[in-house]
Amino acid sequence: MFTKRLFMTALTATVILSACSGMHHEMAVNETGEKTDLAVMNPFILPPLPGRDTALAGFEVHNMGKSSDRLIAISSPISQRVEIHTHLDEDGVMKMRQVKDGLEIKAGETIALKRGGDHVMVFKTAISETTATVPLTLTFEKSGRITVAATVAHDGQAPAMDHSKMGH
Ligand SMILES: [Cu+2]
Repeated sequence: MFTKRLFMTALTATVILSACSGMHHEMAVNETGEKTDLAVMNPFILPPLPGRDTALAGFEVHNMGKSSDRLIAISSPISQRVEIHTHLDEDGVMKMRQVKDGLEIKAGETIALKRGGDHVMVFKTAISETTATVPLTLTFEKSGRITVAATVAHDGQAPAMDHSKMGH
């Protein structure tokens, strides 16, 4: 009986995980030590291209809660100016614009900040070749501030876009 119950518990856990697209999810803890309903996954940062000083960062946020939340700001000790950007089609030309009112994450949904879509711009910065991770602090309307370690994609192989062609 005990064994069977353990098995059922394990089974339930598996089902929950696969419901979240099979990725590893760990609910993030915010700066006041509260466990949130959010998981922040695959945080990365692309160092500036040679001769430039703007980095691009991204991550996914999964909302396991029953109500929506909103990503309203991002900060990092490596820059005074970090912005959330989106792409807009203006008369057939794709342009980047800052998102000023944040990004909503509905209950049960995942948002992705990455190349070619919504993304994070880190201005006037530099990342040394020996730096493995960079702290990013994500501020959410309900969940508060969550800090993650973004992996520095020194090989440029993160889900990246070419900034030199994006007007930065
Ligand atoms: Cu941008």
